[in-house]
Amino acid sequence: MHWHILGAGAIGGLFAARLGLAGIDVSLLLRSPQRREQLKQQANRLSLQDGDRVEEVPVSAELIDDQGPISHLLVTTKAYDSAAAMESIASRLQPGAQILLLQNGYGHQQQIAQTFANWPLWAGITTSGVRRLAPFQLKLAGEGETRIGPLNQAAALCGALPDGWHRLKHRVIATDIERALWQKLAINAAINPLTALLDRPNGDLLEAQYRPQLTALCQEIEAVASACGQSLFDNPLLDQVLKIAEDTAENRSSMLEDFSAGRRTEIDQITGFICAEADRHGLETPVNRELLNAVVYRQGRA
Ligand code: KPL
Repeated sequence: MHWHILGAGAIGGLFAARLGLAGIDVSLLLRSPQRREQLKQQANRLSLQDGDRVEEVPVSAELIDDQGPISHLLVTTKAYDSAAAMESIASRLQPGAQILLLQNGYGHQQQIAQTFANWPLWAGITTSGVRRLAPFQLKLAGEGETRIGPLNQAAALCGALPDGWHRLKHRVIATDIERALWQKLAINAAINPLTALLDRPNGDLLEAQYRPQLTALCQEIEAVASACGQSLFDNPLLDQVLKIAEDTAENRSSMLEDFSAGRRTEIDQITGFICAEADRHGLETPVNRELLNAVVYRQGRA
């Protein structure tokens, strides 16, 4: 078994390290020879800092344009990039290759499921928080948990988890993926735009000054989920959001990291999706709409 990882950012690196630590061969699919050179300079090792402990995990690297076959593919690109990134390596996928999409946002998974209907396809979500300290050097900011479930029949026939994932040492739970994707979407819609606009780590959302906005935001998201026939959590979304903010207190959300690095954010696949579903169901979501507009404006796309 050999997993290739498409999207070697913070989450891709974290799971490359976790798979490697479970004794599974891993190759990062890199976009440029420069990136491969950076990895070489680190003796082809990913460094993962967890508190005082630092794990050095050997990984190999290939360029996306290389031609070798791929039997197991983990996709951790940004949501808006995933369809194009998948197309770019499609010719390398072996028949029956297992594909796992582990990304924020909602909607792109179903699009990929249509295009890659002949391959076993799983989707997953993770609440693990991780920061990139330098190229291929990561710092864990919250252990979190990872939930995975089959997106199509071909995957369901292979098993609840793709090959090797039951061997990972951190929590990987087989799940009803549709509900899990909505749950993660709801958490990201509550935490990511606010932390990005405030330029504050997740834990700062626990401060009383943000409670009214966070409460209203969560209520809107719950109303949209319910209109779409989704029940989110057994307790209120706000409680879950506060728990994740506490568990990943030091973490800067992925949207804040994107902002800081001048990258495009996943706002369209997160808050944009919530607002579009609200419109479809005739619901008002003023707090989400305001955050969407503010993030889009800050991205320079308004
Ligand atoms: O998924 C995340 C993200 O930053 O995108 C959370 C869970 C909010 C952790 O930061």
